[in-house]
Amino acid sequence: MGYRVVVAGATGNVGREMLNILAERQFPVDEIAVLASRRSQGTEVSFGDRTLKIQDIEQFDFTGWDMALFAIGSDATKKYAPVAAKSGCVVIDNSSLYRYDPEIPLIVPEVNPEAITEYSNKNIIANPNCSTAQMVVALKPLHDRARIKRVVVSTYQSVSGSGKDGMDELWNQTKGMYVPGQEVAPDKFQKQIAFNVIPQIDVFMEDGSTKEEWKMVAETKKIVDASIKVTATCVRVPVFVGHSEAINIEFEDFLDEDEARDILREAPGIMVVDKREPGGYTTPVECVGDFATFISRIRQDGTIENGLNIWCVSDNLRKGAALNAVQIAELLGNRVLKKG
Ligand code: 11C
Repeated sequence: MGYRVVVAGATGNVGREMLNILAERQFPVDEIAVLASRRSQGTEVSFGDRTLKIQDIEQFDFTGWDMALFAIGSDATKKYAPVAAKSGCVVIDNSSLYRYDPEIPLIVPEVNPEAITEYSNKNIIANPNCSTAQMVVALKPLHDRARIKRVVVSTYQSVSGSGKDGMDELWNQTKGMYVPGQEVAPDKFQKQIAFNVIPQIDVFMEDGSTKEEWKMVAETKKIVDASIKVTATCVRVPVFVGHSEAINIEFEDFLDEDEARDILREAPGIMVVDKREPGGYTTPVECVGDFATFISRIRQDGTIENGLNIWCVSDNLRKGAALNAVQIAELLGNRVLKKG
């Protein structure tokens, strides 16, 4: 026996990846419903070798469905997640709406799977921000060995993090650079993204940081350990898919770079590619479509007492969103609902 599964936001970047990954990982699905707003009615999406018709989320009755993977943004989530949860359908939500609610678990299965039991507080589980998810997968095994005091992270985030419109803007703006009269002005992004980098993701906070930077701090504390200090600079780069991060870590105890490499090699969800030769590291185009978080450039930072630098790359639509949501669904199935 399998599960009755709903994917809400099934026409978007993340929703489509959720369907692909449910099929790829052979999640035990008895029945599946794909939802979106009324304007997507008539649209069809693929699930394995099947084609599914989009249903109107407004009209959908969640009663009798086991779990719903939501990728519909905070405003729509606010409206529909409580409806689904009250009907007994467990919501796994990719938006930021519930992440910081102390009653709602925020889960990366490789890091804090034990938090799954808190799902029953509100029948809702939150999925983290993409840049946080890949970073905490790398931090957790190192923290368990040498206790992390402080993290300084700089991100290089692809445009798919901002949705299909962001991808279209990079594509059209890049083409437009070569065709007189077809230049494309910034719209989704604050400045030109083609052949440029933009040190702003999401809105500014009062202290001068951006919301994306704030999320990395708050979410790392909630998922890994509240005692870890994090400071982040988040930057949008002209890459379609795959977020990269340069992470500097300060530990309480000394951790040798070779031991760190061995620990990361053994850690769940991680692939170490770290040859000290030209090209002996992973770049975002190489991680697209993969499940792993790739770690390279592991090296001691001799400027502080117990310091380490790593380079961390992952498919932001997968580990950063859809894959993590499906892993949460697997955890919920295996540890709690136990039907599959
Ligand atoms: C980006 N990290 O790259 C964002 C996208 O809180 O789930 C995901 C926003 C979120 O633009």
